Amino acid sequence: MEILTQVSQAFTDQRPGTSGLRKKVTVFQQPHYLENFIQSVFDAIPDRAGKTLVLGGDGRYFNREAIQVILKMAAANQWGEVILGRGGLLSTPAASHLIRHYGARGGLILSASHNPAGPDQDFGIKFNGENGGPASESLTEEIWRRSQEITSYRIARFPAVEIDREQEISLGNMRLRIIDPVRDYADLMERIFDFSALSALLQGDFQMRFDALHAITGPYALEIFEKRLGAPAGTVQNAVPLPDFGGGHPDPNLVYAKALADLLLGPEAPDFGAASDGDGDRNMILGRGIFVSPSDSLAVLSAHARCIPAYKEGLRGVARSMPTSQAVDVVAKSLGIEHFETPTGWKFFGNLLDAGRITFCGEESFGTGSNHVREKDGLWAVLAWLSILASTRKSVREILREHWQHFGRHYYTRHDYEELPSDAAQAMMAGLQAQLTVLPGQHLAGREIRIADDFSYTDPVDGSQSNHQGVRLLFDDGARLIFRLSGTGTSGATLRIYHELYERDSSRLERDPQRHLRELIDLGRELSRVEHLSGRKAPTVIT
Ligand code: VG1
Ligand code: CO
Repeated sequence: MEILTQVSQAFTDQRPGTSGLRKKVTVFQQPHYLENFIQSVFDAIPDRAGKTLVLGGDGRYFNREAIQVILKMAAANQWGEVILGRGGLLSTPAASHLIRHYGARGGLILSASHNPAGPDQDFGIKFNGENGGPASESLTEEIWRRSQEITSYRIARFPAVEIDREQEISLGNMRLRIIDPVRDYADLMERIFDFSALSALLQGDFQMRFDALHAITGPYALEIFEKRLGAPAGTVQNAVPLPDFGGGHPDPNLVYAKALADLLLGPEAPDFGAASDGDGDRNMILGRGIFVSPSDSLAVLSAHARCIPAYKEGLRGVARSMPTSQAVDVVAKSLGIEHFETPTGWKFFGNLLDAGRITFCGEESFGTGSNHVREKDGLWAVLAWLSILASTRKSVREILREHWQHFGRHYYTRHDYEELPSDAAQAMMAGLQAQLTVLPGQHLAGREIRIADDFSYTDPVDGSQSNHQGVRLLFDDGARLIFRLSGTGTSGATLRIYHELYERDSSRLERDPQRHLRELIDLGRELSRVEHLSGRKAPTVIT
């Protein structure tokens, strides 16, 4: 096999963000761009020789081309074996599982997650380590450093590999195993959940819709819900992954999964609805006439964990990202287990999961998961909700009502201002930071600010420190107002403002969050000066 050392020059924009490197497809298509980044990842894994690499993506535009390049580079960079999902497909949670299941050194997941796909849209690459989880901050910084020093990359020459059938072949000294992308993952779900109880639910009067939004979860959901659990045909909608995700935005929220939301909140609603994102790690849960806020979802799952066979002994602890509501903390206190608050991004849960300190974790951005893999897992969350519904025989609405009555309700909403000019967004954050010293003690939005800071995190397992993770205003009554900039976008900047208010009065538990949080929403707009600095009168997405 011929191996070529290709001279190249560094690109200055290859620093990974919240979840890998995300850029426009046209950026990745520049000569040497993809190759430089892959070589930088490989260089950051010096012990890779002879080891196994898992490879796959969410099927978006450029997935297949990137796979061919990565196979040639893996063969030229001493990997012993690549395990590839047939068709180049793997959901993010399935990739995480395969890394762990086959004892791989790591995996490359090709996805820009919930960002739209197509020739003019986004592509992305994430490296996950041997625990199956996203690379730590120190590793992503090392990859970035290498990408800035790169002068050449190594690539083998061989004709395009046929990736659409399961087979094992040799590419020089490297073995390529092309496997069914769904089977191992579906088997894992069958070990975690009680499939006979779930079959009984889904084959009875219970009606469910799952919207795969033309992205990666389609084949997984068909196998699990319709084939293994026997749900009626048509339960899974938009099940075929398309390179442009059907032109949609594969983000499971009330704006981008509108058809599903309209169905569940309309007159003909089934009992249960769910959707996932481009790469299958997020989930949106809806009951008949009711939307479950992701923060509440984590709290409800934690409170009911024992009805799922894999967690019948109870949870070790739980964790949430900082902007996620404190609903799960209240559950943890009542269960007498540890709870942690990490920065945004799944990579911060890895050490806690590996150390056995937590069993469940989640984020307000529709991410929920457990120690079964090291990624958030959309279908896992759907199966967990179905397990609760099967075991309690209650509706989603009843479950939420009872939860709020028992633990109180954390009213919550996130307002996103997408595609702001970067300098305006920077000015908003700088303006907020400049106010941190004067805000404590002030009475605003009808309550007193106790703490105003820029969130820092010290990992309780390895002591590593992460700073500047978002501006927080903590009020004396437990309310919070949080501001941060997204680290996953590819054009301009996105400001996220998170609002939270704790309500224990049992007569005030079923209000409209947008109304109930009005004062905090107005304060967030005022303090960030978003309208003044960008001219935007309203957010683009409200969750
Ligand atoms: C967003 C979410 C964050 C999530 C990340 C990756 O990041 O807020 O909670 O972990 O996306 O999710 P940001 O920096 O844009 O706020 V995914 O489904 O894109 O892998
Ligand atoms: Co995702």
